[in-house]
Amino acid sequence: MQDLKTLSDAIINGDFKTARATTEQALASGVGPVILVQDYMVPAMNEVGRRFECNEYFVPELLLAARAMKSALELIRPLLSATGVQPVGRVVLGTVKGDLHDIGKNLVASMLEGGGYEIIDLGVNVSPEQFVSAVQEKDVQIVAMSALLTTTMASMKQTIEALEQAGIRNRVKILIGGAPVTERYAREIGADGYSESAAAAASLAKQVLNPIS
Ligand code: B12
Repeated sequence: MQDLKTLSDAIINGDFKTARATTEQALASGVGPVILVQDYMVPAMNEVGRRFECNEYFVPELLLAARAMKSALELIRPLLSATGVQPVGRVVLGTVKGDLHDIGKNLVASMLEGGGYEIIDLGVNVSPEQFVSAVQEKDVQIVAMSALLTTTMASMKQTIEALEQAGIRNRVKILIGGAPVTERYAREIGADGYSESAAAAASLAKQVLNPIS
């Protein structure tokens, strides 16, 4: 089997063909999808972020890396999602207003689907009003928000305030995540849960819905 460093390198170098081919081979030879994501793909994106931070990479390189990550994830997502299971809860999910990063959000969606949750994905750049309407219109138990920019984290707080103003805050549990988000910030803005990884999202959802079990 190929060295899986090839997968990390392909993402870092924005080579989507190699990223996809290596993922295909790794899955065919029995490597678990979660291992591929956690041990190779997410660290590769972190390295891309590091290079961007020290001006070795610029937005075009970020876009190429994101395309490589997404093309590999296309193969992995269906494997993370359960099929034919009765939903254990409904989650409305989105990347908050002003923020276009969706790779982490999409992974969270897959992991929650894998945990048996039905996902209503509002996409990116989702305003507090859109979250409020979704909760008013659908029977959802969880609102999950993702933010990757320090400047857009504030929109999580604004969304919680908008839910409070609409009188529906207590109808749902609120989960937040994304690279700059912390447990402390979650507590500060009154969210019900935070996790630093998508892998923990399903158990976190279960925990906030059934705190004693
Ligand atoms: C790829 C990328 C982009 C791509 C996004 C493509 C896409 N479709 O998503 C593009 C090129 C569009 C982009 C644009 C920008 N980006 Co950018 N980007 C990144 C990069 C390199 C990787 C992000 C990523 O996909 N990571 C991989 C995923 C899997 O990780 P994740 O998103 O963190 O998600 C995980 C967890 O956080 C968690 N999680 C995420 N959401 C949720 C939600 C819940 C409920 C839970 C429980 C868990 C959870 O689970 C996930 C899996 O474990 C990061 C660097 C980094 N290390 O984060 C910079 C980064 C986020 N970007 C940054 C910047 C500055 C920008 C731009 C402003 C650049 C510019 N000058 O234009 C723009 C902003 C555009 C906008 N309005 O959103 C900065 C942010 C700095 C800051 N402090 O705010 C970073 C940190 C880079 C850096 N080191 O400087 N970017």
